[in-house]
Amino acid sequence: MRDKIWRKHEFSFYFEPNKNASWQSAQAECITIGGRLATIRNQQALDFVNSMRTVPHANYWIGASDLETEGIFKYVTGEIVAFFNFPDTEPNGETQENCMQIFGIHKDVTERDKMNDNKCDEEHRFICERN
Ligand SMILES: [Ca+2]
Ligand SMILES: [Ca+2]
Repeated sequence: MRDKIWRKHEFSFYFEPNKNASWQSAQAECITIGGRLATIRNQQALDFVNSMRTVPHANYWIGASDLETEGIFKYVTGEIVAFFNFPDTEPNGETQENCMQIFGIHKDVTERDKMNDNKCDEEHRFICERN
């Protein structure tokens, strides 16, 4: 089996498991390999994560949700999300969509590679991060 390749960006390392999972299962999977779902604190980090995605047409979970308080996105680390790159049409899920992901390139150019709130139970690709 090939070793896990964690890719460095700034002070973090990112890794893409080769699977789809619900948001909660994705976070659990990241924890078992010593990380957590990815945090994205600026456009450079978003660009980096987008550049490493191996399934361009898939949406990718990242480690933010508004499960605790509707409309207030927090990272799995507990910190409040301060950098957003939602298209004009998102977030649109209110209490039905509480987990954050990045749209794949199947979406229109105004939406692809940007953030989306989606149903946490849906299974999608995901990116883990560790320090
Ligand atoms: Ca929500
Ligand atoms: Ca949405």
